[in-house]
Amino acid sequence: MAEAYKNLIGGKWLGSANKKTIKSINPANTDDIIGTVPASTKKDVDMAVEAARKAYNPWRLTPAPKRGEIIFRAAELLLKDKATLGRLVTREMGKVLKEGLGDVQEAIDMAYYMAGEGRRLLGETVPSELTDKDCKSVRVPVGVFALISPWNFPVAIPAWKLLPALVCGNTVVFKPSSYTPVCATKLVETLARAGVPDGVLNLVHGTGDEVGEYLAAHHGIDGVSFTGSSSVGGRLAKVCGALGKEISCEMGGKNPIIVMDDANITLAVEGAIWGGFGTTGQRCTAASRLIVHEKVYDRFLNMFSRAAKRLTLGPGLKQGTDVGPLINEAQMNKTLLYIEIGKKEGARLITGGKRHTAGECRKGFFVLPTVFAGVRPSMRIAREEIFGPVVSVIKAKDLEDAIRIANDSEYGLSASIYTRDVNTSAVAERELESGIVYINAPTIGAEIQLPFGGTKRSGLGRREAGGRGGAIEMFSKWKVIYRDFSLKLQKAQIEEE
Ligand code: UN1
Repeated sequence: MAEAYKNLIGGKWLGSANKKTIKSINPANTDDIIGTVPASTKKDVDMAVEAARKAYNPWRLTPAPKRGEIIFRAAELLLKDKATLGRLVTREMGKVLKEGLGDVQEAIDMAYYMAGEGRRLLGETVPSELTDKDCKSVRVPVGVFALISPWNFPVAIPAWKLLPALVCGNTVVFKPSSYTPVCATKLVETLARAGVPDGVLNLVHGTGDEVGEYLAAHHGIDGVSFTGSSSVGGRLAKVCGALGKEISCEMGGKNPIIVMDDANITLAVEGAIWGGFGTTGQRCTAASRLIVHEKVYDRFLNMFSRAAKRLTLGPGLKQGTDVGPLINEAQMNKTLLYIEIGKKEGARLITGGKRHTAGECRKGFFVLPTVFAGVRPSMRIAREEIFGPVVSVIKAKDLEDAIRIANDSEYGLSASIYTRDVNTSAVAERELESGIVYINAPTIGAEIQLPFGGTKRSGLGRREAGGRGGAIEMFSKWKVIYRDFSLKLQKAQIEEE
């Protein structure tokens, strides 16, 4: 019997109001059921929001360093459980074990970082234009947050949202993806064990349609942080904007790597393989477009496709696997559909291009690493996010042409250039329209101590993660305080007669 996991509402682990459940399935082997979680209803959401509202005042008034200490304990617990949790990430989401462990490491990094924020949460003190008066700005929490997270980073992305939200003094209702609910439950259990008080962190399982959108629009919710598709994000932003809620969305990408004629080609190939096929292409930062200078195009394509062919497909828990399965049948079918679209559009299929069902892959959602060459920027495979192991190689005439192709996208999350020329890299750094630019590294692998997010359809509202302009901005608001101790009425901007 698969273990039955629960919602956490007001400190109690509960089933859903209608007793229905959702199964979490290993995408590498559909016989392996990881557990079940409640298929929650609107009533469960109502209860969770109420619990979060009730817990808000005491949590808001808990000194921030104390909130940070709880997060620090969570970091220590996550570090202790890293091996177990990393394996669970791989089993539930499919990414190879090294990446499963990396997923947990990203959460650990974020936990240590945000624990420190408890003693920082900096504001400003500035002089007043009047005598015996002081001015300062302080950060205050937003209120109750709805946190809606995806399946591709089942521990890291929830941690990006939960930890800064909590350290800033918000209470939360967390709705993780229904494809990776057990990882989310384990993270919540860890935070509860670390000392997050009852009601401060509530967990409600279920699908976006049933509970996610209802939660985001709930009158008891003050702010929403969402990571997922651009279509859902766009819809949530409209609804939440109209209701006057804070909203931040991290969404899709069509991230380019530019390979210049002076690049170290071996390094660029290695980077493009990791950026394109790491996590089976299921990162919003995945490198799905390789824009290659015409002088090195043939050489690069040849080396890149040979490297792609050498990748070993298989279950992520098996040693030696480079590329795991897609998360579910729908994602697999979407990937296969785009492969057909690419062929019909006249792109040249160099390798891959089909489902893989041999040996240990027979019970999972595997698609071979796929390379299309001769891709024109106008083709759908060069424009639309596939979220699978499909990479389009596009030829460019020069730097200007490459940057124009890179920017000709409705997305703008991450972009990269391989060059050995400092001037070329400076121009690319300035001109690439994306939230993140890498030089001589692929488009994936952002570190947590800097803001994470994109422009155009990739991001909306505040950025995630650390650094100035990161998640602390999302999860707090400014309050400005003027204190007059002159004991007389002083008027700013007004000249005395
Ligand atoms: C995502 O793809 O949804 O920068 C997040 C990276 C990771 C996070 C990716 N640190 O690739």
